[in-house]
Amino acid sequence: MLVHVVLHGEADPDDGAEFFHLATDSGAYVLEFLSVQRDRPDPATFLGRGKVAELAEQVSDLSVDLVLFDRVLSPVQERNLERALQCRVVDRVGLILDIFARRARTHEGKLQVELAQLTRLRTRLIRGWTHLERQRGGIGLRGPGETQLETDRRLIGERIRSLRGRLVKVAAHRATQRRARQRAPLPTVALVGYTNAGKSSLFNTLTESSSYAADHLFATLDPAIRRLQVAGHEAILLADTVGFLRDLPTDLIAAFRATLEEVNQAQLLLHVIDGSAPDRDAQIAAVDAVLKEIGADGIPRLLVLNKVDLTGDAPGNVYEGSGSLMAVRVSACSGAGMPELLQAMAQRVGRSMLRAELTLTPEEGALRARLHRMASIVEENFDELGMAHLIFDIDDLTWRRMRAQMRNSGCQAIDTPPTIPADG
Ligand SMILES: Nc1nc2c(ncn2[C@@H]2O[C@H](COP(=O)(O)OP(=O)(O)O)[C@@H](O)[C@H]2O)c(=O)[nH]1
Ligand SMILES: [Mg+2]
Repeated sequence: MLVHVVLHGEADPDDGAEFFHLATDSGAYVLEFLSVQRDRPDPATFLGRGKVAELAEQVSDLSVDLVLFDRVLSPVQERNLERALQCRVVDRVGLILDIFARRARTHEGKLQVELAQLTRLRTRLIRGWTHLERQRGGIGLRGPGETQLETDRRLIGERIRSLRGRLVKVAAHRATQRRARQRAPLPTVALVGYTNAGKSSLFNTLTESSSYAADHLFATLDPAIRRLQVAGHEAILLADTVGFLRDLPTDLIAAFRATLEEVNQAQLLLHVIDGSAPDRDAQIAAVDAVLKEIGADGIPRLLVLNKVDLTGDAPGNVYEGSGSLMAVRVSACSGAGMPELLQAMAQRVGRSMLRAELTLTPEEGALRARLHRMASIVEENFDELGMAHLIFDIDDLTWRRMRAQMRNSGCQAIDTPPTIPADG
C-alpha cells in the first residue's frame, strides 16, 4: 500500500507519480495507492488517529505486507505506525536506499549505501521490532544492510566505524582505481537522467534491437549492464543507472553520488530526458548539476529526448545550427528512433571491426584462449596435427595490439588472407 501525503500549503508537483514509480521500480506490487491531505504531520503517527485506523482496516482487508510512505518518518512515527497497522512500514528514505542498494556497483557505492542503511537502522533498532516477520515485504530490507538486522546496536556501531574507515581508504585509492578501469574490455555507455525519464525502458529496447549476442563472458555481469552490438562496430557495454530524484534527503546524497561513481568510467553518457515532462528543463539542469558534482561533466554526452510517442515530435536526429548532432528523439516504448540512436552511439564510442583469420599451433593455447575472450569467433576448425584454424571478428585497435605482441614474442601464428572489414 502506498501512502502519498499532501501537506497543506505544500506544492504537489506530480500527484505522487514519482513515488509510484520508485515503489514499482523497487519491485512492489501495488494493491492500493492513497493520497492523504493533512494540515501538519502528527509527531506520533504522521497521520491523524482516524486515518491510521482506516489504514489499519484496509491493511488487514487487502492483506497488505508493506506500507510505503512518501515522506521521511521519524523512528518513533515508523514504529507507532507499524504497531497500529500490524505491518511493516518503510518511508521514503528507506525506499530510496533500497533502490540504491540494488544499484550500487562500485566498491565505494556499496560501502556508502551500507553505511547509510546502518546509520538509519541504528536509530530504529528497538526491541519489539521483531514482532513483524522480516520476510514480509522485502523492500527496505535488501542490500548489504540486511544481514545486520538481527544484530544489536553495538555490532552495528562497530560496523559503521569500520565502514567509515574503509571509505576513507577507498577515497585515497580512487585515482588508482580510475586507472584500472580504463582497461575495461569494451567501451561503456551509461544511461543517466531523472527518474521516470525512461532509462530502464530504453536499456531494454536498445539491447533487444541491437544484434545482441548472448555470450558467457557477459552473461554473469550485473543485470544493469548489457552488451550491445551495432553492425560494423565493436560491441559496447550499456549500463543503466539509478535515477535522479526530486528532494533527495540530504543524508542520502553521499550514497547517491557513490552509486553513480561508475558513471565516471563511461566513455559516453546518454542523458535520457522525458520529453513529455512539463518540468523537463529543470530536470535537465538538475542532472547536469549532479554530473558536475561527481566529476563526470567532462564525459561526452548525447541527449536522448524520449517519449516522442507522447510529444508527437518526429523521431530521429536533431542537429544544431552548426550541423553537429545535438540530440536523438526516440520512443523507448515504440522503438522509434532506435536505429539512429544506435548509430550515433557506435560512431562516438565503437571501434570498427575487422574479420581476420589465424592458424595456431597446439602450443599456442594461451593465444587461442585470448582470442576467444577478445574476439567474436566466427569459425574454428582443428586439423589432424592439432592446428587450430580460426576466423573471427575483432576491433581493429585490439587486433593491431595483439599482432604487435605476437610479432614481439615470435609467435608462429600464420596470418592467412589479409584482414577485411567485418560486415557485423
Ligand atoms: N509513452 C511512453 N512511455 C514511456 C517511454 N519510455 C518509458 N516510458 C514509461 O515511463 C515510465 C518510466 O520508465 P523507466 O524506464 O522505468 O524510467 P527510469 O526511471 O528512467 O528507468 C514507465 O512507466 C515507462 O513505461 C516512451 O517512449 N513512451
Ligand atoms: Mg530505471
